[in-house]
Amino acid sequence: MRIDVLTLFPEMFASPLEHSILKRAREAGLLDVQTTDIREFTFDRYRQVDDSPYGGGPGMVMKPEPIFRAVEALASEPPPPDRVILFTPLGRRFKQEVAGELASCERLVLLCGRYEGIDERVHRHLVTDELSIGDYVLTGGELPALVVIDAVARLLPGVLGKDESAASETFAEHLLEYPHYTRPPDFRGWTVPEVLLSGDHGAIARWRREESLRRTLRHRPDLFLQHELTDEDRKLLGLTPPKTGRKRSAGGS
Ligand code: 4HQ
Repeated sequence: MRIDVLTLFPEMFASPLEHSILKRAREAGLLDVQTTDIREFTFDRYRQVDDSPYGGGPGMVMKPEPIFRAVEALASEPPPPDRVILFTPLGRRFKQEVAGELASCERLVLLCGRYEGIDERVHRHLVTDELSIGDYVLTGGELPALVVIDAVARLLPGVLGKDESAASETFAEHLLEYPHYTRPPDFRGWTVPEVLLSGDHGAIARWRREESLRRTLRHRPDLFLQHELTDEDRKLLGLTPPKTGRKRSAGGS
């Protein structure tokens, strides 16, 4: 997958892309991230990327011309981008489901704004998708872009090893992870649950599943409601299976 990032601060992307899994994915040729400095697409003496807002008011607005030129220059190289994404608090909330959609794309353009905002004509006539990573105010779209790159990269085929990839299935079924433990079995008197030391793989799998279900119910009831309980899940939670076949009548019994 190729990802082009348009930003006024390309240096912000260096370190996150040079470590761990993102570094490995790039070295393996599975992910190609190119940063482009929007200022390179200014042609005036002062290389101006922002200007005061029409109608007055505080702060500055990003000018449309350098952004259009930059995106159009990138888009002229094949393959054409599947999406041109802008980060803004009014965008669709970035969730695992969205990461999955983006991971199936060949090429993405991520547009990172600064200042009070971007000229509305960029939103209306250049951008295909607006995304928000959450309800808080950031100083720019660079951190959201890195969040999206990270979440999408780990979904690309071959990026995670065999051992790592199993964990990615968890969110897909809307459950949180079970608790993890490693050596020592007793740390300052805090012991590892007996079942994990038992060697009984069936019992361990059931314990982990029940922990996942219970902690999702307790900490994220919104996610729990999205999860489709299996018969095994119902048994683990001590719920009676729903009657199959004939529907209950309005009169009961
Ligand atoms: N922004 N999720 C970029 C955000 C934001 C968010 C405010 C967008 C500042 C310049 N973007 N402007 N939250 O807070 O995506």
